[in-house]
Amino acid sequence: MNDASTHCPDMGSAMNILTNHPPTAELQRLDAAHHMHPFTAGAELAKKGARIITRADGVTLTDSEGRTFLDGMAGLWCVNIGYGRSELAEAAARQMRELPYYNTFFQTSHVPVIALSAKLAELTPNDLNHVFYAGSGSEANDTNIRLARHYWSARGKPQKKIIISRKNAYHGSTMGGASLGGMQPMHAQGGLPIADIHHIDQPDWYLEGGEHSPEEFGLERARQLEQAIETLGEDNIAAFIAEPVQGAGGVIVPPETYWPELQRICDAHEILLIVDEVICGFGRTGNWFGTETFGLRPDIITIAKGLSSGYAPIGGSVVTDHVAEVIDNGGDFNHGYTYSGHPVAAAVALENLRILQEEKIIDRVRDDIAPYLAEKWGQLAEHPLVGYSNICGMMASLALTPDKSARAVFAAERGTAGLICRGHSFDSGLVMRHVGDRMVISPPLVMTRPDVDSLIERAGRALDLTHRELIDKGLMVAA
Ligand code: PXG
Repeated sequence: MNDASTHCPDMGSAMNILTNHPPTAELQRLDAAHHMHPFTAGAELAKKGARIITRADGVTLTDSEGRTFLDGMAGLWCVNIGYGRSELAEAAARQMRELPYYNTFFQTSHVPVIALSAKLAELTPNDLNHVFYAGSGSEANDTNIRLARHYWSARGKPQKKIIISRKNAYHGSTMGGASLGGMQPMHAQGGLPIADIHHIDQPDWYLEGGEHSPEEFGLERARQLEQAIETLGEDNIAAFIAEPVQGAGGVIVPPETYWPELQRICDAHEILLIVDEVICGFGRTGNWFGTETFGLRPDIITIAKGLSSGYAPIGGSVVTDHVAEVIDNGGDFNHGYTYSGHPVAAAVALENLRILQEEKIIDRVRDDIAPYLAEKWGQLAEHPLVGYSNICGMMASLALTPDKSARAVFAAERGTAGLICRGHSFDSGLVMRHVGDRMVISPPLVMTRPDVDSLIERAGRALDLTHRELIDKGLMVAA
């Protein structure tokens, strides 16, 4: 389109606008005119103007007005090693000069993808030794649908197609990923889920546990898988998929009884277990993979995000020796992406893994910084506005409540209190996300103890301000 009024005067040179960008208002105008944001009501954002992040270092973001924020979300659950690691920039530049792109389709390969695959085989648990690459977690989960169904076809059981997932799970935004996910507002747009995806209930004890103890509730929710297998028929089921800890669902750490029972059910039945490690992988839970934290034996894991610490888009499916053998002997697997195993993304991921490993970042999470965060985060649960806190490694949530004694939810529309708290959090210099009326964090793994202190102090201030605003607006009312 040629409407000159919406064009930036410096658009002639891409470098110009990046290195010497126009003032915030002009950037916001261009953003509103030409950029469609994910999970956003565009017209509302256009009125307010987007917050424009211009740079970041360590655990701190800077916006176009020079304000700084402690990044309590590691970008979008992904910048595990923190911002500003020039080694990754150098790895990308080196690889761009050497071989910026080549595909892995027609019996070709390249050095970065080979090196990364061997490294992942070493780092992932058990015999998860074979990687199929994607550009993102969503794409990788689409791959998983096709892998799981093709696996059973190759074993002579093409009718085993159904994949069981959970309500309030998040597995991505592609048609396949969003179908696996159990987010009702996503399903409502575009006729999802696709065929042969079935959802059981989630293990959210705080909101759904009723009078059950967490232990009873965990067993009850896990056993829904067994009931679904009985109802749908084992001969029709390809796989069960779940995150070790639901991230985007609100950092829901399941009761201790939940995963052992699910693993028992998967072992007792002929179905594949797909563990979505997109958030939990690469140190988030205090081990390399959530699979280790919860003692799981998956057939396939999904990886993305922390694989490159978000410095380059890359995801993948890692499968066991057995699954790979069946797929490899099943003829052509008619699936792949232009950017499967992209050399620059692979080189960046490899460098990220080197840093995580050599700097013992995950050991430090497990032995020092996650326990420290847990201690401090637990103190926030004392706040009058907080009904419950959840934490696993470096991911945590607080459930806001109008009545601490009763696990009560607000009478106001779900998410009202959460949104207010997110605003106060930003204003207090902390990026904290809200999922409904839960506040969640997932900070960079490289946080220091003073960073944690600062996060807690700012989160506490946001809670105080939110509490005051909710009282003033008459919103401290239980449903
Ligand atoms: N699986 C899980 C468990 C995820 O958290 C995906 C798959 C999809 O990955 P990609 O790379 O395609 O986005 C995710 C992504 C949020 C939020 O608001 C969470 C995600 C993505 C965007 C927003 O919490 N997780």
